[in-house]
Amino acid sequence: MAARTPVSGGGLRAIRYTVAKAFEVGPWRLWRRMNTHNACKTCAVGMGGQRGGMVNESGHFPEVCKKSLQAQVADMKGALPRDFFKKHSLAELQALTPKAAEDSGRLVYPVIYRRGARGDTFQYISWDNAMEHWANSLRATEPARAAFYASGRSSNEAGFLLQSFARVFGTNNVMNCSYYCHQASGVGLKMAYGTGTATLELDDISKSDLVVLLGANPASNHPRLMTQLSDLRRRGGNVIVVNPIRESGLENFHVPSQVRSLLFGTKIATMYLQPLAGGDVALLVGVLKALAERNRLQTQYLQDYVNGWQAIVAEAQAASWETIVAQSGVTQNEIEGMATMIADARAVIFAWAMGLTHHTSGVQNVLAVSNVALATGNVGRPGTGMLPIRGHSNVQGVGSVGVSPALQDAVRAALERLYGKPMPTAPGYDTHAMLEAAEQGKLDMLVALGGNLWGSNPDLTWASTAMGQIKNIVYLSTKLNPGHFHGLGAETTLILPVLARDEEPQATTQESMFNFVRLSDGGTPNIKGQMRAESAIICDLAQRVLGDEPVDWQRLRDHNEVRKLIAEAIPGWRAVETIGQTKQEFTITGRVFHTPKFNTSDGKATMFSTPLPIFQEDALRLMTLRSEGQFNTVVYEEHDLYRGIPHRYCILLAQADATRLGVRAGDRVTVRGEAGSMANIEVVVGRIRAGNAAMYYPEANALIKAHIDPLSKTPAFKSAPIWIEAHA
Ligand SMILES: Nc1nc2c(c(=O)[nH]1)N[C@H]1C(S)=C(S)[C@@H](COP(=O)(O)OP(=O)(O)OC[C@H]3O[C@@H](n4cnc5c(=O)[nH]c(N)nc54)[C@H](O)[C@@H]3O)O[C@H]1N2
Ligand SMILES: Nc1nc2c(c(=O)[nH]1)N[C@H]1C(S)=C(S)[C@@H](COP(=O)(O)OP(=O)(O)OC[C@H]3O[C@@H](n4cnc5c(=O)[nH]c(N)nc54)[C@H](O)[C@@H]3O)O[C@H]1N2
Ligand SMILES: [Mo]
Repeated sequence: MAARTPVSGGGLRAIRYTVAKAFEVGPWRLWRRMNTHNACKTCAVGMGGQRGGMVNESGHFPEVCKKSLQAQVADMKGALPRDFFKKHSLAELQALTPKAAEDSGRLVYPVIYRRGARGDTFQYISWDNAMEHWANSLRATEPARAAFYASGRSSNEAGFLLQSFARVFGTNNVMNCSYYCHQASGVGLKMAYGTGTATLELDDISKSDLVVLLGANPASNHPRLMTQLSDLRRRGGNVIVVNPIRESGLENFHVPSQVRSLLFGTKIATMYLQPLAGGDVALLVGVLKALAERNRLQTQYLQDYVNGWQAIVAEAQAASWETIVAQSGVTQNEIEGMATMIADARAVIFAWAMGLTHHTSGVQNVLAVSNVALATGNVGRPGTGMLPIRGHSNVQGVGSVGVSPALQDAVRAALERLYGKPMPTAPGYDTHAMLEAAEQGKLDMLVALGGNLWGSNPDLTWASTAMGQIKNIVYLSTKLNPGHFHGLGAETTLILPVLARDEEPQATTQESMFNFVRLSDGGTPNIKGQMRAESAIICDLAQRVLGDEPVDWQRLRDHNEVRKLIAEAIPGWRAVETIGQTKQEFTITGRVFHTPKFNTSDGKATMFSTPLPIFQEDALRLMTLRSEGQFNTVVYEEHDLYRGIPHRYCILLAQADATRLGVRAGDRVTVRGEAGSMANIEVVVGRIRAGNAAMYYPEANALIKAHIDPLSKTPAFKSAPIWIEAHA
């Protein structure tokens, strides 16, 4: 079918949806839950905590979004039936769609799958037996053959305990989902500024007069950021959107908490450029060239605060417009228009998400953005800066507290002091390297604190095979997802049910993408069951494996004790020590730059050369995306409201490509990728730049092989070569 007339984002539909959701679990119960002092569970814009559930970092109320409701309602709905696994064979479980797995209910009891055992499905296991089995298998595992993965929903306390335990146990094989997400941002920012996170805080957005939004769809994925963009437009500021797809929610958005905007909508994009996927480096080199040609570089700023700028500017000047236009897919005129709007603005913020990081040129993309920001003096001043729009609600925190294979020297030294023992020195695996090691039979134990590692991977067949070589896999999860049934260990797979953050008996902390640390009060379980706190499970494991060595792990069940260690070990986190008592939420020190003095040895930022990436010519470039109705691999709704796409087994093509390929809207085709094919995919013709195609993640992971960014190790989920094979 043709894409239905796209609707603008937000608005009454969102509100209608909210009301319908509320009745699934009872409006009063939901309202009370949404108002507790807990950080929002969905994206990392950050909300809630001590100011109350619907208040943002600047104290604005009410901040509501469909996503937080979806996530909250999902945790409050029924429990997984007692006889669920008795009724379903493994084959049946493997056939569940992501939505069916999610809808089957909250995990409320531990289960184990033993390969080759009778019954061929998961069986109930008591907590004590589950923990004993886990501890025994870990004791029999060489440290280098164990790996620990964390998604970004867990608390800082659980994350810190997990990585501490892993390192005391003897391995640096500690990683989080950011290797499939914003790692390129961390690496690029660190190279340019010496710190790997946003250079600004939330309030800076209200001081800017231009936001450049590249490769991000906040209308669906960070709805609360839309309030900021809408406010910016109402103040007379501008938004430049750079995106191969015309996202209707970025053209016009109805902010639910602003009456006028709710009714009439707010125009968001002032300028909308549609490059080729992966064309951003070329586009940004073009912007730099146009700035130089027009004498709009901030040369004084560059001289005072930036290293290496002359060579980079010279390179941009030497690039030909012909190449820039061909590689970016954007006209010279549009590129010059973008450069002028940036140069004319008083204070510019550059924000981006997966459209920039999910490429083999992920780090180059971030550096190319940074070059333009520095060339125009837009970092290190109020209202300006670099803003990676983070994914999971605590992915930044989990990384900050050390759930990553490489530790800063200071953190390593602090851990050695705190635990009185040398930390392992052998380099740990990043996420993809860990799966490669698994494939080669180098791992015996994988612990996954949340997430869906299997479904997040490129090439799902490969992911099943690789994970199938690991002897024992242990998942700590709130809900079922297909990863539990496909990412099975060679011998055993344990699934342990955990409490969500608003159910935890103790307070926990989370870090937003603006470097702000929140305190969540916790609460009581939404449903009856045997779920346990993540931190308690890790301490129990540590105690069983290591006894009282080198610390009393039982004492660390107390989050105040864990926070004392975080305060000692993690730079900028001193204030976390007493947050349990003072409830004083805080901005991490040393991260936000309101003067152009950066975290580098000479205090200066650096510009880097960004070579243009090379793409396969005969293929369409596939971007794998999120729909309006999903959170990562968790699918809440089959249709995609804002893009007007009816279901998840569709491919979005430009009219020009459809014509060239001889297919029409509504046709069913087979899509072939480097890892596999998907048949019976419906063609949708819509507002996407010719040469590109879009399909939904995680389903489309069946198609794509991992081309890895050499600098950040991130798979190219947004520029995978595909071919339309035949009519199904
Ligand atoms: N509701 C909801 N919220 C979420 C999530 C969710 O799944 N659902 N996931 C969370 C997580 S973990 C993350 S990381 C974020 C993800 O947030 P986003 O990065 O916004 O999510 P994606 O759907 O991956 O889409 C990226 C956007 O980039 C564009 N794009 C793709 N390739 C390119 C390119 O080469 N260049 C440019 N300029 N643009 C490109 C796409 O058209 C799309 O609009 O959202 C977080 N928030
Ligand atoms: N093709 C393609 N692949 C991609 C992407 C893409 O755009 N395209 N995006 C990538 C990105 S940006 C990311 S971040 C990864 C996502 O990678 P992950 O973070 O690994 O995956 P999620 O789907 O977010 O994990 C969802 C599961 O987390 C569990 N969970 C939820 N809340 C909690 C909690 O509070 N505690 C615990 N212990 N468990 C919980 C539930 O069991 C739920 O099913 O996928 C990556 N993969
Ligand atoms: Mo992400």
